[in-house]
Amino acid sequence: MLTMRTAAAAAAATALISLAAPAVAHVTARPDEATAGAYFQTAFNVGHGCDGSATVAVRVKMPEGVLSVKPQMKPGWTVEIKKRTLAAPQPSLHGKTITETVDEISWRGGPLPDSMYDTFGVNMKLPDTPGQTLYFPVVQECEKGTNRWIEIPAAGEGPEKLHEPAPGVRLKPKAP
Ligand SMILES: [Cu+2]
Repeated sequence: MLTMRTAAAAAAATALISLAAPAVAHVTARPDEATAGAYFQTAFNVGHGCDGSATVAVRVKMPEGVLSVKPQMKPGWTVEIKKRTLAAPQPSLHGKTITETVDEISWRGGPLPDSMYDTFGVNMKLPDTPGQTLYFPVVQECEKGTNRWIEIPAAGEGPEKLHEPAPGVRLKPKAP
């Protein structure tokens, strides 16, 4: 029988485990911190399959405000890029006007066995909104089953309570 004290200790241990879990499990962005407004390269780390089944596709949705997106080319994987029209056209570095941006990237291939990990890189230009955390919902398709890493924490909450959190990238202010 659980006393109040052991229940609290168990809850604390669970909290610690869930805080530590994203480092070894789930799908996470590494690095997960960047300077707002900067060009940034990260990679989505796929640490396991779907309940033991090998991964055959990784689909990443790009959040609002992210521009100049380029996925990493990966041998053994076919890359598909879906675009969306921007609400407001943006000037580009080269004096042109950008009217669309990448909406979703899919890598299909592998299969990536559950016993191994892989990383799926993306280059992008970040919005100039320091203090914001950008979330990149990821759908992981496996030979059997699908993991939807699409949960976004409520304002003021961390991702540790979520079952399948979306990878996040925190935007820091520019150094003065
Ligand atoms: Cu996991």
